[in-house]
Amino acid sequence: MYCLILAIVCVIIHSANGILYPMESESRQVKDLSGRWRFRTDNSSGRDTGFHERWWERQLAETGRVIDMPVPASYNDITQDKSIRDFVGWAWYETSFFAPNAWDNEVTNVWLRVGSAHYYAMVWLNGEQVMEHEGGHLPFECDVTMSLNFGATNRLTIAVNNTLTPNTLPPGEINHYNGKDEYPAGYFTQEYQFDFFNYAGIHRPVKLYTTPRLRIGEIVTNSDVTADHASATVHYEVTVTDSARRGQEMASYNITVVLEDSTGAIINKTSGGSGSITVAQPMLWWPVGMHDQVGYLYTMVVYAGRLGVSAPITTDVYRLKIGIRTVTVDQTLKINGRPFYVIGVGKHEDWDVRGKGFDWSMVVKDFNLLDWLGANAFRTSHYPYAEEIMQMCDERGIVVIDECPAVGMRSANNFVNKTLTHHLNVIGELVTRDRNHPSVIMWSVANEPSSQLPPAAQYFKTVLDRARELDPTRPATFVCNAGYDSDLATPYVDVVCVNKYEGWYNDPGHVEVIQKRLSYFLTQWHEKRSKPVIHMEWGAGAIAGFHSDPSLMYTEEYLCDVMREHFATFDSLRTGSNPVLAGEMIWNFADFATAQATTRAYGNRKGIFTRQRQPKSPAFVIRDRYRALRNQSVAERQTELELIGEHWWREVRESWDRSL
Ligand code: BDP
Repeated sequence: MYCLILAIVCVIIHSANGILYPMESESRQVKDLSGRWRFRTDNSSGRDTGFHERWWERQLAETGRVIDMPVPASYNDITQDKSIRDFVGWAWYETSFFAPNAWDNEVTNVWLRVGSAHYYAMVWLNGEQVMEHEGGHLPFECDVTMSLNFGATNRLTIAVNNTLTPNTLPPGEINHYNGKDEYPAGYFTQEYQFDFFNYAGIHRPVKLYTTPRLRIGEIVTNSDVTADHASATVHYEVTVTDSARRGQEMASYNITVVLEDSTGAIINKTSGGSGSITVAQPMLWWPVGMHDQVGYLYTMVVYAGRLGVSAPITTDVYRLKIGIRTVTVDQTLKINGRPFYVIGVGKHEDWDVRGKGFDWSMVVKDFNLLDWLGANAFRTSHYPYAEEIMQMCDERGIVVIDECPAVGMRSANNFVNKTLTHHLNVIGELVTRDRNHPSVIMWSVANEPSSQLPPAAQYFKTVLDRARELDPTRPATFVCNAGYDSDLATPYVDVVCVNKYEGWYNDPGHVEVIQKRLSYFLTQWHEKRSKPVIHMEWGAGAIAGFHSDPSLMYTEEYLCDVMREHFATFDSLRTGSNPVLAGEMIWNFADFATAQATTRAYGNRKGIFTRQRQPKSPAFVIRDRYRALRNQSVAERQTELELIGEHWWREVRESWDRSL
């Protein structure tokens, strides 16, 4: 019988808190182990033969038949084998790499870092277990200096288990059919209450990187900006660790922090493990539509070296891109003190063939489509996205609502201490990974939990407080679909974020009631909580190529009609001195894979783009609106600038017009 092996394999879970993205510098080298790995699933009934036979101790090919598997990628859609597509349990990966002799010296440490592996991962290097991690969407790493064969090949084995239980995030359940004679012996299924396919595998790059023994472990930054934007203060804190001295007193070291502008010119510098740098006339970080220069980034160069040792190799150097901006919430959401209206999309990391596997072509294509739409934001629904995506958001001025993988928490057995402990861990990993990104303006700790259940109130108060404790500079929320009269957890959010499908799940086929119902619904939320409201998910299924006039559900025209009704309501609620609405996000950017169900025709078809990223006709309707709103906010800024006698905006205006 299939059983969860997670419970019996017990090694300390390495927390990923605060690990920096692996960047090259004069003191750091990065070696990407992406490519073609060897792979097999453990098809034994308990999925545990790999552990009994200790597959990590020899070549995976000696344990049975292995196949090629790309890393990063989900393994599900790579082969023609249905049993791999729907596999549940332990899947084994292996690769070999060379560790150069040059890394074998007194001053260098080598780190192994997995960008993400879904869901539970165990890692062995040359037969020795070096890591174990729970959670499918965040990086984990460890120091492997002592486990490497320098000047020789090394064998890296990673086992991943995609099993979801009531206490994983997202949660799920294994259903056994024992004693039901109409099912095959030992038959079981993985069930879950969220609406995307539970893709599995090594989803993000696996990297080795070197650092000096005394290294920069963590950098935390944030900034204050004066009301007139004439001056800013960048605060920082640097943590240094010294692996050469584990368990002993740290060597004395010094830290120097230099702030450079985007051309590399030095703005200011200081020293010490924490402090502030003042920037006169700062170039603020602005999102799309709010300024001529969006996504302006400074570079914080951090040097950490042992005192009295001047050889360059012993000084660790890390360059962190930062943006200077503030986020505040009063009656509305503000960036740098100005109201910011979200025009965005809900997304997924979901692509043909590679599933949730990171792929630069797909990522850059998606950013180009966001620009084509004129969108200024997205939510990382429903889990943390790759760090490279966050970096691109910083550069392109795309605002991010950064979400935890807590989706599908529908029953009371999800709101228990075991889940809460894991949830707090995940928030820790997420916030410490992403808090230096200027694009991230809000944390979302969950999507559509059953927040009307009594235990949800204290549960979400605890996780929201934890997010704000780790990062007091950003608002925190969860995305609610409980009723405004039954939800118990939104009193603890800073911005009310709600999902509602008028014309689809509510009054299906009846676009004529959308305006009245939507307006009532959003206004109720606003009155009830007196906080800004973002309509985080709305939309309708539209199968590309399905047409009808008058429009009928599932046609492209129907989604266009649903959109027009929503837009009329949004416009009436987003303006005025106390606007109800702070933003709108259509669900979804593109069609995406889901579990097979009678309500899903080859996945979820609410995308405005197909899964292959071609626009359906509703994409043009959204584009007209988002571009018009973007240009309107640029025009408002121009008027402001004209009043103070600045005319450079004409050029900006021309460039926006050209891009139309
Ligand atoms: C919402 C969920 C989202 C689903 C969407 C839908 O938040 O994950 O994909 O419904 O049904 O409730 O399309």
